[in-house]
Formats: sequence, structure tokens, C-alpha cells
Amino acid sequence: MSFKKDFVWGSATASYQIEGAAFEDGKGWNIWDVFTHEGGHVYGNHTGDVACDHYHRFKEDIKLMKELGMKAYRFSVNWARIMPTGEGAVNEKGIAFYNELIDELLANGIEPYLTLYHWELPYDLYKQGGFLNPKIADWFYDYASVIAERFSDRVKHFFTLNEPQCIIGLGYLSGEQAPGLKTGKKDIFQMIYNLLRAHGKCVSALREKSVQPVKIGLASCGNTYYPASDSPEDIEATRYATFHMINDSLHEAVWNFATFMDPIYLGEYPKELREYFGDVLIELTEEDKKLISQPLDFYGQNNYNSAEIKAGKDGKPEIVNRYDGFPETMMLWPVTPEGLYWAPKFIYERYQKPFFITENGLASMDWVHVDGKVKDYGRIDFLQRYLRALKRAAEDGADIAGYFQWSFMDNFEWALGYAKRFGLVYVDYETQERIPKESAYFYKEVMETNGENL
Ligand code: PNW
Repeated sequence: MSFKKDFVWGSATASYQIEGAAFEDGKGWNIWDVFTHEGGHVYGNHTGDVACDHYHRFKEDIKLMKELGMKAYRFSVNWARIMPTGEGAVNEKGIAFYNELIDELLANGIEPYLTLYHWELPYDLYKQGGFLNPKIADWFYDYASVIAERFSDRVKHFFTLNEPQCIIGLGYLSGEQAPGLKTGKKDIFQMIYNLLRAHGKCVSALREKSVQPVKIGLASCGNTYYPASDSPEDIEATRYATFHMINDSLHEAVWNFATFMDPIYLGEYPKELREYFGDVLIELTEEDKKLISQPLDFYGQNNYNSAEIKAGKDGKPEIVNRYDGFPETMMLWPVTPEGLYWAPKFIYERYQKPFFITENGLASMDWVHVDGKVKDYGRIDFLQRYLRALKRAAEDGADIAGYFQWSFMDNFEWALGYAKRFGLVYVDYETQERIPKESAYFYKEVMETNGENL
């Protein structure tokens, strides 16, 4: 046994991180355009104005994807390119761009996986309250209707939201990312409720308006864990921590992925939310539950790292401190491949849906070496370790449907600008030259052999 025969291999990007052309062809402003232009928020005051200039270079990028053996490509649509103010009028030039992109992918034998929202909130909607305004669910419904009507003849796989946890946790709690706010618990729970409903409305629109049956999921992130040992106590404590808040902080409420995933896949908030935040939690009506927990076709998890858990007194989960000098990436994120075995296993157990890793990868210290190659051997080792763990989860019976490496090419890493390189392909931002890194050739072989070379 190994990865299944029709396993989906690919890589992922997001629109603001690669497209550039931020103010071209009628595109409206989004919160990232404003956040970067305001200055003071992003490393070096970098912006996504040009990024990888993918908007003008998508044909050569897709050619490279094909050469590098990609079978599937997860990308996101920039809402304000399609609807400049976020609602109402549709910008045909924006539609044309994604039409050409989709056609080019299909012509090259690459299956498109479309994310509707990867953090590109139109600024005009933000001015009306954005995620704090309950109308967000209807705005998202209308946008999703356009996506379904225009693209579902060719796109069969959709992700509603990318990482609701980051949308709130980084955008509205820590304020590291756009719109850069630090809001309190009342606002946070209003947004959790609004986002859940927006997801539900998006699913409705995609089901109602698509011209053929489509498959729908979302890409979650959130805290994941692995056990300190194989003892039943440590494993149980890890399973518990994965789906239950391990303290009563607002941070934990946002980052424990049961907060979003239980309502979406099981139709109920996890009980700790009510225990700890009953004063601000917005209860779901029967109608809300029906809307939010409409059956999905798969589950998507973005995973970069996990924390180690051991059973403490009474079996309660305790996070194990990492030793000094623990392996870390350029994001200072720990290298914890075990998470790609345990998280899929536990998540599959709980939600019972075909499981995708929708993002996984690392920022490493990449530059062009004297011989012209980008020798990112750390990335090869990282992929090898994480993919072996994922393979073990598949062999143990979890229905692992696919894996999207983050990212196809170096790009605008949000608040860290261009300082962090996550790509399989190196981008020289001065010349826009693309150079496949050594890891791209390794990953090509992984895809070709369906993981047999791991
Ligand atoms: C993801 N965390 O973000 C995003 O989906 C990508 O757009 C991004 O480039 C990539 O990961 C790398 O950062 C995350 O703090 C950001 O747990 C932060 C976290 C998780 C995901």
C-alpha cells in the first residue's frame, strides 16, 4: 500500500502573493493593497503591486508547471478583480484573466483547484465593516455565484475559505496582517459567526449555480499536535488537544480548529467555546446549522508545523518544550514531520472526509549558487520527511486524497514581504527570471512515482 492511484499531486499559490497588476484592468483595491501602501506594516514596506508579475506571465508559469510535472494547481481568485467594489458590477477583464488561466492549465493537463477567498477582501466591503458585518455572507454568496456561473464549466474543485483561523487570528487579533486590527472577544465571536455563515452561503451558491456537479471543501489551518511517545496516554492526550481548547484564552479559541471545523463538519460549536465564551458566543439557530454544515466533499488542511504533547496529571495534555537548537526553518517554525501523520489521522477519524493537505512547505535560505543552481537541499529533506509521514497516515487507513506543496514559486510572504522564499521555483524579483530549485526536480520524481521514491 502507498498513496492511492488517483492521488492528487500539485502545488499552491494565492492571488495577492503572485499576480501583481494590482491596479490594472479595472481591479478594485483590497485590504492588502491598502495595508501595504499605508506603510509600516510589512517588512521593507514591500507590496504586492508587481509580485511575480504572474498576471502577465501566467502562460510561461504554467508551461513551467507542466515541465515540472504538476498534475494539479491550487490558486485563488482575487475578489476585487472580479467585482471591483466587492458587490454588484462584474469586471469582464478580471473574468477574462481567470478564464485564460483556467484554459491554459487545462490545455497543459493541470487540474485547477480554485480557492474563492485567500485574504483578498475588497476594500469597499471592508469600509462597510467587512467580516464584522453580517452582510458578508450575502456578499460572499453573490461573488461565489459569479465564480460558479463563469468557471464551473471547467473548474470542478473549489475551496471556500483559506484558513478562517488566520483571517481572524492574524488580521483581527494579533493584527500582524491586513487589516491589522486588534479587536476584542465580542468582535472576534461576531466574525467567527459571520465567517461560518459566509462559508455556508458560498457552498449554497456553488451547489446552486454550478453548471455541473462540483466538489467543495475549504482549507483550514490551526493548531496540530503529535504525541511525545506511542503510549496510549500520550496519544489520547494528543487526540484530545487536537479538538479541544487546552486553555481558556481567546488565542486558543481562534486557533483550535474545532472552533470552525466542528460547526462546518459536525453542525455544532465545540462545548468549550460555550464554557469559556458563553457571554459573547453567537448561538447557531437550526437554520444556521443547516446552512453551515451542508455536506462537503472533502477536508483541506494547511500544515507547516505541530507541537508535541504528553499526558500530564489526570491524562490532561501538556505541551512539551522543544530543546534548544531544535531544527527550524527560516520562518523560525519547527520542523515537525510527525504532524503530517497524526493530524490527518485524527482529522480523518473525526470528520470522515477525503483529506487533502492543501498547503505544506517551508521558507529556506535560497539563493542562486555560482553554478547557477538553487541548491535547497533542506527543502528536499523537509519534503521527504513530511511526505513519508503523510504516506504512513494513508497506509494506516486515512483516506488521503492529495497534497499541494506550498508554494509553486517564491512570492510575497504577507507581512514578511519578499524576504522569505517558500517556492519550488526561485524568482529573481529584479528580472522576473524563474529558476527551478533542486527541490522542484525532487518533487517531480515524487509525483511521477506516486511517492515510491520517498
Ligand atoms: C499560510 N500560522 O499562512 C497561507 O495560506 C499562505 O498564504 C502563506 O504564504 C503560507 O501559509 C506561509 O506562511 C499561514 O501562524 C500563516 O499558524 C501563519 C500560520 C499558518 C498559516
